[in-house]
Amino acid sequence: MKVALITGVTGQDGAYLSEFLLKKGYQVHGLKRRASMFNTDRIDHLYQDPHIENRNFVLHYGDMTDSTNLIRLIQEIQPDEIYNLAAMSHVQVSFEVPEYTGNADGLGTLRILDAVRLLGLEKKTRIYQASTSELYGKVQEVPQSETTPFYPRSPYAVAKMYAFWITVNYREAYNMFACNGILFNHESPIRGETFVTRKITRAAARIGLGLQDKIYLGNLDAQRDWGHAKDYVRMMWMILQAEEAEDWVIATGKTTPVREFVRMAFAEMGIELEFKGEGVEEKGYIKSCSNPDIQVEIGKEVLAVDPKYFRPTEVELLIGDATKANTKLGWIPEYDLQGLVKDMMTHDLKLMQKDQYLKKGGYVTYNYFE
Ligand code: NDP
Ligand code: GDR
Repeated sequence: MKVALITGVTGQDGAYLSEFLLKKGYQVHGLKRRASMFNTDRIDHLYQDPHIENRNFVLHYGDMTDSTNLIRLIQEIQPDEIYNLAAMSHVQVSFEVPEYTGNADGLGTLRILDAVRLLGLEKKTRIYQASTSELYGKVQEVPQSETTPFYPRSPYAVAKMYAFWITVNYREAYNMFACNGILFNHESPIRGETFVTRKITRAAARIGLGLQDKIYLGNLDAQRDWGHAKDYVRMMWMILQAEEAEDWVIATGKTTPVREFVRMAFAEMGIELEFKGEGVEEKGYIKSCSNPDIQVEIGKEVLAVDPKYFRPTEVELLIGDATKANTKLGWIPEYDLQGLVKDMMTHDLKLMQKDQYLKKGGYVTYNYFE
């Protein structure tokens, strides 16, 4: 039985990857942070009672800023594969907590690599590092591939740049099987609620059901290459099964502005939007609704721009070239953008219908959106 350690097991990718590896017959160990409330919603369906012997899904407390914890866990677990997914992963928030981001995302990666070396596991343990298209930052060339130069534009991206190069360095210096997956944006129904796609699908569902009036967004012109997280975690595993340790771009090769994602999300409910105005004055209105089950007011303003969501430095355009992954590893994504939006909207409509039902019953429902 192969043994894997996943840092960031409670996150979007950690949850999908755990599910994927368990299906492959792995024993999966996950690193989770202590929180004042349970933070395991995404992996609750995988949870196994700690009193059961021979579990194949085991959670451990830990933190990327705590070297001794990481060394002890890796020594105990003796993993064949480590997937380093833990990170302060929100680009805008990284401008507010830059030092912590550097510590967890940058030095955290060094701590994992060095623990493996210190424990003499260089030959046994393969390491996947969650690198990112944010490394490309300010546009140098499109589409972006493994050979495109980096120009990071946030404390998050700079921390991830350190993580990228320390992974390459440990591979070259100590002959470790350590690889970067340079993943472009990937989303899903369990995407964090403050990333733009999930913020949009949740708000669209709430607006369609009369639970919310309006959504406020930042830069509607930013363009992203959005894929489905399920397709991307499969590739993380493939990267560690490859014959050689290398770095890989994972992307769909198509890019879409934020505004278009909004349009597609509302269209899933049969609502057509129209956008008027420019820059901070831009607004979105309901133009028509073809869905008899949805009661919305035609002409209502449902979207406005709030500059508080603008970033001090922005990444305007990402579009990835995954030719290497397609040809050398045979990776082909199953979802296109339409399929992704549908999956997210179906989920969030159901979720918000539950909220609607609870609200009618007089219960307080989750009402927090950023
Ligand atoms: P999430 O934000 O959903 O999950 C991040 C995970 O890291 C959570 O489990 C979080 O724990 C954990 N974490 C954060 N800080 C620490 C810490 N100091 N110690 C231990 N654990 C910590 O991210 P995703 O699943 O979307 O992304 C996974 C990885 O891939 C991240 O490294 C991200 O930067 C990177 N990435 C993501 C892309 C995407 O589009 N999703 C694209 C490219 C790269 P908690 O639940 O307690 O907050
Ligand atoms: P990103 O994702 O920064 O690309 O990082 P996010 O969804 O936060 O932003 C995408 C683009 O949308 C614009 N935007 C907004 N973003 C947010 N969050 N909220 C808004 O209201 C809003 N309005 C417009 C942003 O300015 C940006 O241009 C994600 C994370 O998962 C990283 O961890 C990962 O490395 C990269 O994707 C690849």
